[in-house]
Amino acid sequence: MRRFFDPRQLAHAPVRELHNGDWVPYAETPARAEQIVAALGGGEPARDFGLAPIAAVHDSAYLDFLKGAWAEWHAAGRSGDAIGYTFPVVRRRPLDCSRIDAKLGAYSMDAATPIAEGTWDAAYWAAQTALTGLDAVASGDRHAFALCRPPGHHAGRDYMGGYCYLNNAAIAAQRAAALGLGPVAVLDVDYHHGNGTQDIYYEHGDIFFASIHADPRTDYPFYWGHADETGEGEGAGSTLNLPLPRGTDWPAYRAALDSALAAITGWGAKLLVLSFGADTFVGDPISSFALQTGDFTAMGRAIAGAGLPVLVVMEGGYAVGDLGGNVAALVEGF
Ligand code: OKP
Ligand code: ZN
Repeated sequence: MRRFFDPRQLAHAPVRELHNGDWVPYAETPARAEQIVAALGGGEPARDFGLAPIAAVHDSAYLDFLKGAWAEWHAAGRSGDAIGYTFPVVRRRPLDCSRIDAKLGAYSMDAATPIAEGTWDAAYWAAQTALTGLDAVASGDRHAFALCRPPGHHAGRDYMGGYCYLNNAAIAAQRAAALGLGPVAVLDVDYHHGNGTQDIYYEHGDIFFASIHADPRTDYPFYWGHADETGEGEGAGSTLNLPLPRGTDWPAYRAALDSALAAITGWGAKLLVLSFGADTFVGDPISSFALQTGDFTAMGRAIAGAGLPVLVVMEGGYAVGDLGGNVAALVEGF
């Protein structure tokens, strides 16, 4: 299958993140993408579809904030990466706050998502990479792989979080639906629940969201991804969460994957966007599942076996030395 990667995504390089009470080196590094592109033997660059398909998913005030946040932070006399410290968990509403710290808190769900100098450009080209991959599928390719970075599945309509700024998978899914390629399903197999994608489509009956992830009672993002979240309003029944315990290995994972694929085909999907994270790998430094490299080939084969056109969008995976091999194994399965 064709692979897409745009080197402008490498411009995003935050220095550190808050992890269990300490500042540690940022885990979502440019080296991740470099390892994957090396293992895949290159990638075609993104085409530019402009802001419209991004604005079809994200709030315009949020996009303005993202574009300008790093410059505002520096204009306020700060150095390094921009990061918030006060979060409006109670009665969040649009307020016209001018101070950069207020905006950083209002538009983020955690303190794990700093804005660096190159963040906007990289996130923009990650979204364009997903759209370019979708264009290949729309033009008749059965499967396409979009090497997106920074990842996207924790980002909602108007917030960033979990190393994510623009929701690449949601942007591609929205575009696919607009092109009449639906009904569209998003299947999220990253170790972490894709709360942003779920939130964006929670009340939409036309896009199905299924996620297999670590039980949020023990793992980030904690507050979403529980099995009783199934959608609301017109989206009632179009969200499926399959949380699994820490230590899950391939046989147990495979059973959940089969149920998710059966739900997706049973719902009538005609196109699948796969949010793929390789952080289910046994050696991942921030995750606790037990998949082996060869299991990703079985995963790719099982997903291809559902018989739908598939756009694969890269999400997480932090065992950098094994990451290229794990992604290549998935691609091999397709
Ligand atoms: C992004 B993706 C502790 C801080 C919170 C955020 C994890 C984001 C995962 N290091 N960690 O789903 O792979
Ligand atoms: Zn993850």
